[in-house]
Amino acid sequence: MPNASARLKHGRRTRRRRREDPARNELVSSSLESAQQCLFNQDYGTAFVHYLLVLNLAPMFKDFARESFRFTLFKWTEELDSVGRIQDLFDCYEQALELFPADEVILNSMGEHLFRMGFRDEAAGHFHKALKLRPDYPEARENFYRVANWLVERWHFLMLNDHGRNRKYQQAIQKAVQSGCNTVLDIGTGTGILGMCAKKAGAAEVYACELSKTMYELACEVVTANGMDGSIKILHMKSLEMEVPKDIPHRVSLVVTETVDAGLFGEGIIESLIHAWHHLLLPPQRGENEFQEPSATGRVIPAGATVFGMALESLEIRRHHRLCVSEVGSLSIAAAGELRSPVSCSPEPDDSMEPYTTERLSRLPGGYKPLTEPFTALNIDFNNVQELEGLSSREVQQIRLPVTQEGELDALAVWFQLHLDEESSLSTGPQEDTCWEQAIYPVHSTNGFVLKPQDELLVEVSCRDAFLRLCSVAVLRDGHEIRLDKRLDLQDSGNPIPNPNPNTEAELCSALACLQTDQNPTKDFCMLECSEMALLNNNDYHQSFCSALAKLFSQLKVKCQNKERGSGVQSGPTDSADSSDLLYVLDVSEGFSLLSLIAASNGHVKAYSSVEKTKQQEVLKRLARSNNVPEQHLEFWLNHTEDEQGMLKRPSREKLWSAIMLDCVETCGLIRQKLMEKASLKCSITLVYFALCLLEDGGQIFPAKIVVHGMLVESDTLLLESAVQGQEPTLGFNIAPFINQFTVPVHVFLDFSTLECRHLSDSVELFVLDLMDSTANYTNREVTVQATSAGRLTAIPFWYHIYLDQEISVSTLSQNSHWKQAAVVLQQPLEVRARDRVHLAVKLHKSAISISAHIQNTPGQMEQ
Ligand code: 44T
Repeated sequence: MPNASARLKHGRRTRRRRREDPARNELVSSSLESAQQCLFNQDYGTAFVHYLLVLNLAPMFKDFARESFRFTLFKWTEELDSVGRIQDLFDCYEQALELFPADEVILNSMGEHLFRMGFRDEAAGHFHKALKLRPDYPEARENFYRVANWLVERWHFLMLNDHGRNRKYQQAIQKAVQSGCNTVLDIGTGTGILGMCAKKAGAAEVYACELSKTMYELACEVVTANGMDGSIKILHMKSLEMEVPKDIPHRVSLVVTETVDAGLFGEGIIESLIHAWHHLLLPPQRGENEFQEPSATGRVIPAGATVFGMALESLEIRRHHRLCVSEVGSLSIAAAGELRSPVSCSPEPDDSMEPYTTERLSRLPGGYKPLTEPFTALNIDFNNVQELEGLSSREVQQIRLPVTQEGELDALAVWFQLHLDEESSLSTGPQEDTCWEQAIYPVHSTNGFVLKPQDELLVEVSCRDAFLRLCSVAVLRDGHEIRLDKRLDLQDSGNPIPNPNPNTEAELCSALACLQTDQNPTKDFCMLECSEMALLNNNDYHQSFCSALAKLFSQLKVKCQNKERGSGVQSGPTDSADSSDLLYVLDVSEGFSLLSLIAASNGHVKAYSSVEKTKQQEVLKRLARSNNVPEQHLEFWLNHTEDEQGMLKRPSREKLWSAIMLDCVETCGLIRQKLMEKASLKCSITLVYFALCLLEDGGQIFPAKIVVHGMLVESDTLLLESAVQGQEPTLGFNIAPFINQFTVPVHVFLDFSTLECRHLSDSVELFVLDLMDSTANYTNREVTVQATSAGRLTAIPFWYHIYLDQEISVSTLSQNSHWKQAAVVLQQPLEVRARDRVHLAVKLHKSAISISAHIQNTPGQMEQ
């Protein structure tokens, strides 16, 4: 072993040299001492510099000093963060990683900073690296799961699992290449699949571009794994930035792309194709090029599309986009003014607005009722650049649709047929069994107007900012035109609410008059997220808070009176305005919440709201006024304090909070992050514990308890959304192992009520979070569930029963809930038989739930 002895000698030499350098040794030991002293004095910046010096001069101390170095780094960078010295912060991490390039804790922590600063791709890279270094590192795993959804959206799995779609694209590409289109560009390549199809079909040159860094890197890995790295050139860029000959040597004869979303144009296919026709594609096979070879002309797959629309009624859509109630809890909300969801095709486009949202109509809770037949909204030829360019300037098209069923107009739904070539097409329609959702254009202002079969609905179709826009503008009934697109402000105009279902001509005229006396159509409105709108419409939720708060307040008053009686103090009259009688309530819900106002409307309560947006604060103030809540009894907490820690501290110290309301469950179906974990790095306790410390004697946190429920199910749908399924290669390519690295075990935003699945057990209690007991140990729980029928256990959907107090609870699974559900998808499906006892290990780490399952066979069962 000649090399070993050489290494030994070399090692000995360097060691001897080090030991022989007394000045250096002196510097190292005094710096190490200073570092420790500074650390003790909490002078982290200086400690960090000393450690850097020590470890650079004497790397042998690395193992010894690793823990203290990490601690110093985290403390110092926290300080830098708090004063906004972001560049310095990242410099420190760079220096730390030079010393410890494979330290998963430092990598993970740097990832967290990057994520907070909005560098998601870079953050993900750090989490991924940390996880590769230590696969059982829970912090890095959770962080990675959190970013994986952003980096590789879940629909990639659905699309790759949609064999029909894959095959049709492959056949169309193969036909085009074999007919002579031998230079190909795949725009928005994703995993590289369409580019690889072109190569496999025999294309001489294949280029691909992808704007997402993660997807680009994934495509490179996949293409290499399939032995095509030399033959497909992948570019990390948006197609609009590509140039000939800088990025590709010459124009191509075929562009393949699937850069379409549920509303067809949302991924920018119109601009991409206009740009491609001008800069990247050979001239089209038309006019003087009609008899040219396919290799000398350009074409696009898909060749074009037909867009369909349909009007529908759906309570589920309605409650997410319009206010459907006039009372919330004990409050009248008539004075709220116009509240809107951010999904609107309004004539004044606004960056905060989306023209449509998406739903899979076949899975819409409560279903939907079609009010018209499907109609053709648009036909577009992707091989005609003039047509693409003319789209934005095209006149607004008006379509008259006969109403086929009676119902309230809640939305226009849109889907399309993608014509891959003359013979083959894909449909994203609601009846098809595909991976596609439909685009939903919600209707905001019908005020209960009911469409009837003899009516005609007037719909406008236009294309502005390269988005397809659909708007139902009027109803034609008995020769009258009733406008639907004007905003109403019935409070201000003083008009009565129009009869929602006018039958006689007189009623119709009065409805018309009401609808048309809108004096102020551009009056401003307050925007609420769809989930906030659904929450406002959820009367059960507010009623539960109303009752629980009233109960608490009366208990506290009795207690207070008893105390006063005991101490001989004369209690004042109950309606005294003395502020010392006031109970203090804090609502720390995120987003728009009426809970503070509900509390304040109890009288003798001063409530603090966490609503941040000025317009939303104005709505609350308006509602306070109209519900006779004194102005000084409603305050906006975040107007007073900037820092997160101060959030729960009361302004006047002598009194403690009587109630603190936390919204513990996020709309997506997960426990709110930070609820059970440290409120911030500086603070070593949980938000709940913090809140508990601030309660007065007898005061309460709402909710007091959360019970997590779950169920064993067999659901192929969930599997299709979580990973590329099956052992078979996708179209003959090896893709699954690469994209499946981005599989996450917890699915969010589920509708359990419409999820296609087989129930394999009854619902079972998985976990209890007692928020009033800060000492409870939440980490692990073992639960045994008996299977009620045989099947393949693939997932465990879960939801919450939120107990405001002992008796009053709300369920996140209820029909009018603004919450969705989540599910743990098992890594390996488990075959279960009826009556098998399935053993679940449920873990709650920070706020994240994980579940593993195995079958616990009793000896008796084994014999069966
Ligand atoms: N999702 C549909 C939309 N790109 C598909 O970065 C259907 C949603 C969907 N790259 C449920 C089900 C479904 N130049 O990776 C993306 C994107 C990239 C570009 C370079 C460009 N000009 C673009 C434009 C987009 O293309 C990839 C595919 S976009 C497909 C969108 C399954 N929820």
